[in-house]
Formats: sequence, structure tokens, C-alpha cells
Amino acid sequence: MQLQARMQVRSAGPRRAAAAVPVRAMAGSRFADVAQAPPDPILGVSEAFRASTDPNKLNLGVGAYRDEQLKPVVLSVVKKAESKIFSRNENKEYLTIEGLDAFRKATVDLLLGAGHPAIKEGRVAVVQSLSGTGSLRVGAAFIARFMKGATVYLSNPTWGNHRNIFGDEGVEWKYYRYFDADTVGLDFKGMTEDLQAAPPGSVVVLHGCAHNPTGIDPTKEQWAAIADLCKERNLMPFFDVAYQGFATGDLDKDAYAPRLFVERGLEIMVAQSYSKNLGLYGERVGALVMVLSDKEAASRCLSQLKRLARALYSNPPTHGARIAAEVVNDKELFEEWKGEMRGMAGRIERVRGELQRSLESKYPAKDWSFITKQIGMFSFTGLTPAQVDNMTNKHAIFMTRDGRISLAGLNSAKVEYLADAIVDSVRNH
Ligand code: PLA
Repeated sequence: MQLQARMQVRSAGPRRAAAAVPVRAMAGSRFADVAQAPPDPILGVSEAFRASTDPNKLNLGVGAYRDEQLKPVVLSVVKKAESKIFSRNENKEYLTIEGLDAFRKATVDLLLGAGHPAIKEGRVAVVQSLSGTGSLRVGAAFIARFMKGATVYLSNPTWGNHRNIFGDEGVEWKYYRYFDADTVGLDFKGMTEDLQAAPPGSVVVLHGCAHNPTGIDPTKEQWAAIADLCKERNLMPFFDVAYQGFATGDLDKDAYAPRLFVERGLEIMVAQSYSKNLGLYGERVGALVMVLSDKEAASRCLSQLKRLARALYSNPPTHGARIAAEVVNDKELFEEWKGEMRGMAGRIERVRGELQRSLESKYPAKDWSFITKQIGMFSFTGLTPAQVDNMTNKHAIFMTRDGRISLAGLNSAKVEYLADAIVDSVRNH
């Protein structure tokens, strides 16, 4: 009886409320005022590519590695690691908030080099997170909470999602000059002037290697000067390491910049991704790493990173982390992986050369040498939005509107087709 009475009282509530609020007509959604979001500038290109029925279509938008047949690749080391993992018959329990320990160790070893003093001294905080993007986002949340009012400086141009990641966390961001279109090189003077002018305590996002979209990295001397500048001006370097192994084909060489900063006594934040170098795009494997001055700071920061991650996604996924840990921590697989990475970087390098030569023969009046000067997955062609539209609408070559092409999606068979389309677009638009 009592229970029934309580239930009646409870159910009376909403009915009374419903009577008090005028009932809306069912014709429209309550979300009728929500505006349509624009397609993502990069992933939207893949959507458009899938929708195209043109038999010649070519997807040079997203930076995802393809083989000579333009098919996605699962690395042989990944298959081997998976079969080892499956044979262990592991469970699907939650990981801890900070992630798989073997993975966390592997990831820091990859970044700093195994046995680095910072690791031995326990002053590295690391949380496994949702690939590069999720790791950047956890970093952005940390900045929003513990570096209140700090401005984040992004290179102009940069990977388009950086603005969303920091902006959505309510972190103010500004650009520093980076690319010099005239020289198709680094505007080092502009970059250092802008960073000199940044208020102390600002954050500087730096691409660890293979800058996206320009393919232009600072030289060793320039990296040293940037490190000194960060130190003098008390700026916090935040490295986005999404392409370790893809710039030179060598994991250690590609970690030069963050290692140098640590050597020079700077504290750094790093977002690491295994999407590209292990081809684990859809598994969402990465980490947010903080290399700090002492163990106590590392312990406190880790506790707060966990607090932030807990509310964002609770704990990270298991499968990809097991694969990465298996590959990096196993001597044989690690060596084999390096070979496969050199193979991927080498194929991109080769089509770069082929594209440059083809363009030089079709349009000798123009200097195309920038194509092989740029490194990593992309070429920043300098094509204007109108020229890009011609590439896509007339030639079914899908690419981002900033003029970037992913050479990871090009093969020798398509080089000439691409070169013809570029020449047509440059000449006629
Ligand atoms: N940082 C940079 C500089 C990137 O280029 C990318 C991916 C990421 C982080 C994040 O990748 P992850 O979350 O998979 O680790 N950039 C791609 C894909 C390859 C994308 O836009 O998401 C690109 O085409 O630019």
C-alpha cells in the first residue's frame, strides 16, 4: 500500500508539470536551432572521396599510409604481436586510469631512449590516452586547470584540429609565424620574434618532427635556439609527436627535438601517437607524457592527469596498447618494426622524387624542388583553394583545401595523373 501511494505521488509530479508547461506542437525538434556543423577539413575529405564514383579518384587527404596498390597496411609486426597476445588469452578487464604499464614504459623509452636519466629519476608522468588527439586533449585539459590564463601558441599553419582541441577546452590560442611561402621554408625570424613576445608562462605547441602540413622542420641549430628561447622566456614546450619514424625512417633521429629540450633542463609535455608509425589508426593508441624536474612534481601531475582522464573517458582501450608494448619491448619485433618503418618512409620518399621529376618535365618553368625538401607524409603544394577545387571537381583528386597532399596515398602508377592535374590547376586557375 505504502509503496503504491509513493509511486502515485511520484508519478503525479511530471503530470502536474506537464500541465503547467504549454505543450509544444510535435512538428519540430527541440534542436531545430542547432546549426549544421561544417564537414571536418581533413576527415570530411575522406567522406567526399568515399561518395565519389569517379574511377580515377585518388584520396590524398588524410595522412594514412597505403601500399603501392593503395591499400591500407597492417604491419607484419602488428600481426605477430596480435597472435602472441591472442595465445595468452588475456581478459578484457578495465585497465587502470593511467593505462597499461608495459605500454607506458615502452612509450617513454621510445620518446627519451631507454635508460634515460629522467626515467631512472622517476620524473616522467605518463598516461596512456586515446592516440595523439586524446593525449593532446588531456594536455589541454591540464593546461586549462593548472595553467589558468595561459595562452597556447600554435604554428601558422598547423594541423587543423589543434585549434579545436585547445579551443574546446576554453584555452586561448594564438599563432606564431612558421611557414615562409616565398622560400617554402621556415620563417625562423618570424617564429622567434613571436615567441619572444609571448607572455612568460605561455605554452608553445611544437611538432616533434615532420611538421604537418608544411613538411618543414627546424634544423638542429634552430631547435637549440628555440629551446634556449623557451628557457629564457619561461615558455612551456608541448610537443606533438605524431610521426616519430616517419620523418627520417629512424625513431631516434625523429625524437631529436624533445630529447634536446630535456637535456637542456626544460620541462616538457608530449602527446605521442602510434597511429602512423605502427599503423594503429583505428585502435587509438598514444600517451600524454610530462617530463618534469623532480619526482614529486611527476607524482602530483600524474595524479591530476588521472583525475582529468577519469572524467573524460575513464580508462584507455587495451588492445592497441598491448600491441605497441609487445612490439617495443620485444627485441626481435622492435628491430623488425624499424625495418617496416623504413620501408614506409622509403616508399613515400620515392614517390616524392617521382612526383617532382614528373612536374619538372611537364612544367619546367616552375621550381618544384620544394617537394623533396619537405619531409614526412605530406607535401604542402601552395595550391590555392580555387586550384584545389579544380583538382577535386575536375580530376577527382581529393585533398585538403590548404593545398596539402598526403604522399602516403600516392603510388607510382598515379604520379603522372597527379602531375597532370597539378599542372592543369596551376596553369588554368
Ligand atoms: N597531431 C598531428 C600533427 C597530426 O597530424 C595528427 C593526425 C594527430 C596529432 C592525431 O592523430 P591520432 O589521433 O590518430 O594519433 N593527422 C591526420 C589525421 C593524419 C587527422 O586529421 O586526424 C591528418 O591527416 O592530418
